[in-house]
Amino acid sequence: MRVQVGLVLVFVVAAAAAACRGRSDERSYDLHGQVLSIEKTQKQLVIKHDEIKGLMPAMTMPYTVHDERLLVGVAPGDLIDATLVVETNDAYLRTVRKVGQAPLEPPPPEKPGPVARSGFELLRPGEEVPDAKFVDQDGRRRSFSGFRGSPLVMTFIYTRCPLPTFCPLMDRHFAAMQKPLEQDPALAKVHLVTVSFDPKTDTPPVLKKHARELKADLSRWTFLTGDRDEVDQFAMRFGVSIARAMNDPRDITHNLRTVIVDADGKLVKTYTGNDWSPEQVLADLREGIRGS
Ligand SMILES: [Cu+2]
Repeated sequence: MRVQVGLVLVFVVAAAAAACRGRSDERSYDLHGQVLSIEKTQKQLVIKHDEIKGLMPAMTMPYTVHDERLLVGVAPGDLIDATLVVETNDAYLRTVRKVGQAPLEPPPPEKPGPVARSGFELLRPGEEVPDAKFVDQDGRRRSFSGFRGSPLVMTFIYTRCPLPTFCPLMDRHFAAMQKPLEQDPALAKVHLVTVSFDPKTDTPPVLKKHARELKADLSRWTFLTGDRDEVDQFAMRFGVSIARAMNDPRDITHNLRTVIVDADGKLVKTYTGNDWSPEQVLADLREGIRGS
């Protein structure tokens, strides 16, 4: 019972925080770029855009609109001027205006890297997660199999991710799970793992600083990075796709996957995108632990 009261309190506090934030923190930016693809049902378009002054370098990223009418008449290949609104916990395009058109660049040819050779296959629930080597926020060598014995909630991010609705949201969700995990004896062994797929920037000291900013309890939350190809290959098994621009490997386009892995190292569940909630993951963890 006490656990439930604690959880309710967390919700109330979170809701109050969301309510008083208001619009005062809203910033808007001019975005100019080319539409590469459109997902009408998800109100999303992938845009390869120029530098957004004061926010991020040129990169290719998915952007959301709240008003789907903005997508009417917009097609892949279109050059657009848009207004990007960034709030503390949200980011979306408020205006989209077609200003021209250009041929789409063909995608770069698949390079026969280690991923292709391994016959990459998506892990299914119940399957054992293959081992991989990492380094943690303290610079220690870690292997994935070293987490055996603890159920894991694991996600994939990079710390420079500029949009509050992507990687930073995963960080906030993990931070929000810390208290409930600590307070529920049934979840005492659950460990949080955040893997960065940008080892070039996210060195152990950067991850350590990031952890501090998130008020991460490092006894229950580990930040990992490692060899870029090994991290990519590991992440891909969960459906994470990471594309780096040829001319600038720091220009990263990625999707989001968060997973539960049981204490035996087997995949339990995968959450796609950014619309899962910490409460949902906690409920799934409880169910999994009760069921096992
Ligand atoms: Cu991101």
